[in-house]
Amino acid sequence: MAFETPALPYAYNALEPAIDELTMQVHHDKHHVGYTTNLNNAVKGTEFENWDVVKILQNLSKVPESSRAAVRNNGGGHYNHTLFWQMMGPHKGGQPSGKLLDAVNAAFGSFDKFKEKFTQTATTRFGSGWAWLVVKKDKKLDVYSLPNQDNPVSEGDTPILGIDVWEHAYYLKYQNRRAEYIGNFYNVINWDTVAALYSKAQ
Ligand code: MN3
Repeated sequence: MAFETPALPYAYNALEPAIDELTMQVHHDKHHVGYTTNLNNAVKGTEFENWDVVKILQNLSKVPESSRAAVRNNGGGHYNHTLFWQMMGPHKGGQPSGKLLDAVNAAFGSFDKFKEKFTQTATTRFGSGWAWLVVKKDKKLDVYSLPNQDNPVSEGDTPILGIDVWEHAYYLKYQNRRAEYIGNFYNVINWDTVAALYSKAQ
């Protein structure tokens, strides 16, 4: 069973004005589809074809060296974007509540302090990569960034929120103004998804 790019759970223009329609179209239909296609090509005819993508990313050392970089980059690209579309939504934003808010307060001091750290982490990622909010093995929350399409599951952590800071995620609308893109991302975060991922990680 080949990996498939999931359909966007909302219209291409649904995240306007934070993320523009053309960026969403190119990002989903070209970039994500590209990662999925390349992942399928990289695992074709191997046992990894039938593995869950998370299991693959957790066991990259088992992938033959000849295809490991392709599997890491495109498997990560496929999984990261699958998460990313669900982590956003139209008319979202705001802040978390309940147990997730308690965990944010415990780890960072307050929601505003979390935002400060997440923003700083995403802004200062040099080159291409992502900033992540993760649940660590000890169940505590942490924020860090990873380069390229690396995903926290390869570090043994569970990602519950991520922002793509590759230029393809914002350049058409924001050009070099990455900080502005990151600031507007908070208006489209789907905290219901983040809360569901958090509770699944407990
Ligand atoms: Mn991307």
